[in-house]
Amino acid sequence: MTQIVLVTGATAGFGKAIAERLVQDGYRVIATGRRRDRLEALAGALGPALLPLVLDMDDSAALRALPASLPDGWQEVDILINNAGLALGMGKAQDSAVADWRQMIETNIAGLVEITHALLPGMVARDRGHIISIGSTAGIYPYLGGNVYGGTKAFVAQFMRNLRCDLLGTKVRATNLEPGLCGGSEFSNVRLRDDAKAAAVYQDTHPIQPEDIAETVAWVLGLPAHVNINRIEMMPTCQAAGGLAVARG
Ligand code: NDP
Ligand code: 8X3
Repeated sequence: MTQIVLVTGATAGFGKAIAERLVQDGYRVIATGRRRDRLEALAGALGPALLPLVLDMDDSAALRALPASLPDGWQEVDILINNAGLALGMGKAQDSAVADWRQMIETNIAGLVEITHALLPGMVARDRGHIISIGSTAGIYPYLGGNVYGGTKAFVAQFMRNLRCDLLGTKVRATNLEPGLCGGSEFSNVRLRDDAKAAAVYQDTHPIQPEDIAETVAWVLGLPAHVNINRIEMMPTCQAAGGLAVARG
């Protein structure tokens, strides 16, 4: 039976690459995001195996109504890819806008847990399923300006670990994928609100690409049903942790 995957944030970056890869691999994919034109373009390119669905991760009512609102033949979602998310700002906590903090918490935490809450009972009842969340190395390693963004990804990491406990005894799998520096997406454009500054983030580097993330997701999903990858931390070869900082004087 062809498995149904729901990918959040499929209008750009990782989510788009994951949707493309999984359709190519024979899955049926529900591609979600706010930008309808991008979703329709994806559907035009990938054909009937892709269902475009406008869904705002900040719309709690839409997330709660999601399972029942899916069209016939698309309601039994086997796999949820919790990818939609964002960082806003790189300033120190004391210089940050609280509205940016609230937005990150709303999308990266509240939206992620609400869609998981909406789709998980069906997976448990059918005793099959897989939830993959896109966390970040920012949830593990602190850095200057990472404040609330890193905090949201630390939440995701612990939420996914805790899901494993609750799902023990079922055949539903849960995985947190934690990438470091990645290019080829709109992440830094959104975060820095400045395309030139966003381009400078990747200057003279060879970052992970959306296709690398899609390849990893495809591998995790393709493992035998008795194997659960709990977490994967991945960085480009050109990145490593920078050590602790000391203020002198
Ligand atoms: P992009 O900015 O390219 O893509 C983000 C996606 O999230 C878009 O499709 C966007 O769709 C969607 N999205 C954002 N807010 C909402 C919302 N309120 N409702 C619905 N969809 C939303 O970024 P990436 O592909 O790089 O990022 C994907 C995930 O990977 C994020 O969770 C990010 O935190 C994480 N990540 C990114 C890294 C990187 O360096 N790029 C590294 C580690 C993790 P739309 O605007 O159409 O709604
Ligand atoms: C994105 C990676 O290092 O910009 O999650 O926070 S980082």
